[in-house]
Amino acid sequence: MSNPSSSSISDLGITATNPSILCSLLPHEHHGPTIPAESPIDASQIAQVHLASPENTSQVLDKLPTAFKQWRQVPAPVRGQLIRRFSEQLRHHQQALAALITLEVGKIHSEALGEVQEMIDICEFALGLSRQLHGLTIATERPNHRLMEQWHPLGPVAIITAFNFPVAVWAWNATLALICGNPIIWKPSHKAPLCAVACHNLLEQCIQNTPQAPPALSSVIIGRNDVGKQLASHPTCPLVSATGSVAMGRDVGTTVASRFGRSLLELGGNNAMIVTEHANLDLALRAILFSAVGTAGQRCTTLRRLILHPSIATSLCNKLTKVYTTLNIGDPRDASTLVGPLIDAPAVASHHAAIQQALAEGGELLTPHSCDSVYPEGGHYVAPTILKMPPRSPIMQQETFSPILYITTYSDLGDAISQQNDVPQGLASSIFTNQLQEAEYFLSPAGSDCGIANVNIGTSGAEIGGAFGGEKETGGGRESGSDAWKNYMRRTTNTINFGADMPLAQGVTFDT
Ligand code: UN1
Repeated sequence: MSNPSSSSISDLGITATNPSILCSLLPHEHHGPTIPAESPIDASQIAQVHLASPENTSQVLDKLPTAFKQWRQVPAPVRGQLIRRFSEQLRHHQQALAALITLEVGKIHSEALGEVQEMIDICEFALGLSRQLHGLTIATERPNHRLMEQWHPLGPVAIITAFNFPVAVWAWNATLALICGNPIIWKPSHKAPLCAVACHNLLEQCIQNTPQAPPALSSVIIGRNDVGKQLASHPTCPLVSATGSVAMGRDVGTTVASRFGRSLLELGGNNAMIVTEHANLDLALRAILFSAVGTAGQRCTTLRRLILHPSIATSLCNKLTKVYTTLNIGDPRDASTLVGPLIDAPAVASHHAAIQQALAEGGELLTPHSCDSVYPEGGHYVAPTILKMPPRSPIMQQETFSPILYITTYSDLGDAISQQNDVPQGLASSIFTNQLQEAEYFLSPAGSDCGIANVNIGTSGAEIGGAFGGEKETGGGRESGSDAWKNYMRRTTNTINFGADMPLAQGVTFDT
C-alpha cells in the first residue's frame, strides 16, 4: 500500500474544478437545481452541487431491488471482504478525507481524523460481524422437532445523515447494512455533499473490485428534505435510518410507519452531566471541556447541561470559566485551534438567540459574550459560552446546536437525576463521582433515562463497539455496535419436524 500521506483531496474525486458531483449513477440531463457548497471556515465557495430531481431519485431507487436480489445471495463473509477493502481505502485516504471534513464542515484536524478513524473502526467491527450473524437454537416443547431462528438480509436501506458527522454516521449504517446483505442509498446533509461523494467514490472503487457485488449496491443522492421524504415514503426501502432534527425524525418516522416500514432514528440530544461532591474535579473539568466545547458544540452527544452539587459548584465554575478564556477559536486548519466555526450563519443566529433567551429567563453569563480571537473573515465563529441558570429553565428544554453550557445546582442525587431526566430528549448522560452508591444509583432503573449513561467520562465521544442512540425524542434507535446489526436483517423463526408424528403446540388435539 502506498504512503497514506501521499493522498490529497483531489484523490477523492473532489476538486474545485470538478464541481459536477451528482451521484455517478445519475444521468446529468435530468438533474435538479444547483447550489453552492460553502466552507464554514470563511464562507468561500468550494463547489457547485447539482441537486437530484425526484426523477433522478426514482431512477436510483428502481435499481435497488435487482441489486438486493444479487447481494443477498453472496455469503456474508464474502460481503465482509468488500468492507475490508473499504477500510483499506479509508486508511490510505484518512488524511485527505479528514482535510475535506475540515474544509466542508469546519471540524478541527484531530476531530476530523477521529471521524475517519470511527469509520475504520466500524469497518473492522462489521468485518468481524460478517462471520457472526448468529441465530439461535431454542428448546422446543415437541419431540423430534427443532426450533431455531435465522437472520436474513432485509432489503435496500436508506440512510439520511446530518452535517455534523458527515461520514462516520453513514459508515455505521452502510457497513452493517452491506455485511447484512442489503444495498444502500444515502442522502447526506445538503450542507456536506462533498464528504459524501468522496466516501461514495472510495466505496464505489471497492465495489468494482468485488466481483460478486452488483453495480447499484451503493448510491448517493444529494438533495434537500424532498429527497428524504421520497426515500421515507418509497416502498423499496424496508429500513430508513435517519439522523438529524426531531422534526425531521417525526416526519420520517411517521411516513415510514404508515407503510409499515422500519425506521432507525437518531435525533436530538440534550445531554447532562451530574458532578457530585465525591467527584475528582480535575477529571471532571477535562471531560466537561471536551464534551461541551468539542466539535464547537455540534455533536448530538454534546454536553449541554451541567448539574452540580452546591459544595463544589463555585470552585468548578471558576476553573471552567478560566479554561474557557484560554480556548483557541478560529481556523480549524490551524494546529492550535480547539474550536472551529459553526456550520452556517443560521446556526450562529440560533446560538445568540438562545443566549438572549437564557438571560431573559434569569441566566447569568459566566463567560465573555465574545472573545478577542481573530477569525477568518466570513466564517461562522462563536465563543463557547457558560450560563448559570435557575433549575428547569425553559431554554434548557431545547437543544441549541452550538457550544452553550447551562449550569444548575441540585439538592440531593434524586433531584439531580430528576433534573437530568426532565427534558424531552434522552441520548447521553454522565455522572462524576467516586462513590459506588451514587454511580450505581445513576446506572439503575431509577437513574438516568438515557440510551448512554457514563460514569467518570463525558457525554460525547462514544466508541463504536456499544449500541448508540437514545430514548424519548432522541428516537429510540440503536446504531453502530453491540447487536445493532439486527436492525438491518429480518428474523425468521423456523420449526422443523423430523419425526413421524404431528404433535400440536400447547397440547392441542385436532384429529379426525
Ligand atoms: C452524532 O453527533 O450524531 O459519541 C454522533 C460521539 C460520536 C458520535 C456522535 N462517536 O460523540
